Amino acid sequence: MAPAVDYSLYLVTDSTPAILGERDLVEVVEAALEGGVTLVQYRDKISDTALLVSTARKLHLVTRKHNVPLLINDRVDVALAVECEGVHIGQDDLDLPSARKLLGDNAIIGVTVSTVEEAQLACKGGADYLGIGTMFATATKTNTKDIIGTAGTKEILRAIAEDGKNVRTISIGGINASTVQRVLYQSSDSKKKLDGVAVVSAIMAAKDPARAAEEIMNLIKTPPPFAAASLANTAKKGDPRSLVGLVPAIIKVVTEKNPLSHNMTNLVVQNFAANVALAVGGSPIMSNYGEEASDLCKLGGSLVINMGTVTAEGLRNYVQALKAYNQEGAPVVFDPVGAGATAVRRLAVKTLLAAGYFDVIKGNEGEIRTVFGSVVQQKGVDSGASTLNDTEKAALVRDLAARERNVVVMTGATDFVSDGLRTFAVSNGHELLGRITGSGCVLGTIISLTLAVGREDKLLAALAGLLHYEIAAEIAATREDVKGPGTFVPALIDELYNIHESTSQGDWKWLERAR
Ligand code: 3NM
Ligand code: MG
Repeated sequence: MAPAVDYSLYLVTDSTPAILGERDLVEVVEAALEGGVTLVQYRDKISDTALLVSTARKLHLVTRKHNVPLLINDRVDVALAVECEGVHIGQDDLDLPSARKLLGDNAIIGVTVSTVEEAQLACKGGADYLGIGTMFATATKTNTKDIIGTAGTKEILRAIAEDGKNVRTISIGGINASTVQRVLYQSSDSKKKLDGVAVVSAIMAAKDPARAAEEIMNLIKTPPPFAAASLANTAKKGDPRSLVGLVPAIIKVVTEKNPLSHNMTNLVVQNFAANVALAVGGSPIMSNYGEEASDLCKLGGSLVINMGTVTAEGLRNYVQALKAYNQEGAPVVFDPVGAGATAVRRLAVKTLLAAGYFDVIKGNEGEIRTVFGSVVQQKGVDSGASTLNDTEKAALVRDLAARERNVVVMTGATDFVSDGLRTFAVSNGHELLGRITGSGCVLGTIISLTLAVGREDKLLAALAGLLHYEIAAEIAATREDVKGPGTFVPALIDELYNIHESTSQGDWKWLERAR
């Protein structure tokens, strides 16, 4: 039996000038230990064996002082020579059974895995832990096999939940203070969670490795801002009716708080979206300049990223803004407009999903299918049927929400909304919404406002925005003065306004139309 090990913050060393610079490896590791790393791997792909052994000995002295295990990357012989606690082996290194035979049952042996098959094999072979990666593209190791992200990591965790019950798991690749909370939150499956993260450059290359380690450790111990609320709601599966009953309260708070809706949106709908935000009691700002987000994210509102007219520069701006809102703990809505239409857009979806957390993803069937399939190759509902039936749509929305641990809204004749646990179908709305431009986009703006005031239950916030919008559309479309798409637009804005006004005065008869 290997000794109990704390995997929460695993330091992997790097002796290359790009990361270590002129500093002394042992001193940097000692600082990181003072900052709270719980496990150290000596990883050195260049030094000769004699130097490896002497450096490992020095490292072992400092890790022992901190009561932290020392593992050696790849080199079982070095681990044996210095009598440290174990090794980490990659897929191209010595095989697991041989390493175990050489090191014995008490050694800690970890294995790098990128696929379900590799993970299952390592579990069967008796690995103590799996280093699952690569999480994000990283300059530290460019010859990695696969960038698997949080979705791929979760797939592995799910697959080994049964036969890998006792194996510990960590994630590696591009993990730093700005990504660590999301990595832990989005990767973990309900049946199997990550035990920790492995970090190279964010600690080894830091000016102050002790502080860097301490900061990451504090983030590991704290749930991310977008999680605290939704965690409280995971238990209550709720029936739709009781949730609809809470909708007026959300709409009233939008009126009272007049929250900011920061739209990074396409050229076509800027004016329409701003008018709609005003009509429902919000305060719109249309700003596509990422640099402004660091100020705007502090104003208590939320961000909409609508990639309807994406450009290379636009994408960089979205990423900058997304990171700013995530860091501030303010909500973000993603509208992946035309997600599957071009290679550029498919890449934009991938880039954005890797760059940060979205509280809500809203799109039509094609867009949601693209978002679902963009990260890992999917089986099942996304197998290529030209359109999905309602059962398949509900399952897709639920699976995407569960994978991203957020809320997904799929619009269509029937809309589907899910947080991965609770999935609702809404059949309000009107055919005229399909005859005007930006009708989907402005829904994203409305949801950003309900989300800004109702993030404790993102599903409720999304539902409130959706019902407000689609019932207003129904009322507008059936007005006598509406003759077609042209007259529909101003009537829609009026009815959005009327619902917001009457609800704030305690009259929510309109909600009886909810279906
Ligand atoms: N192994 P940083 S990624 C050593 O995917 C290593 O197996 C990886 O460095 C894998 O924390 C990686 O600086 C480097 O991104 C991680
Ligand atoms: Mg290796």
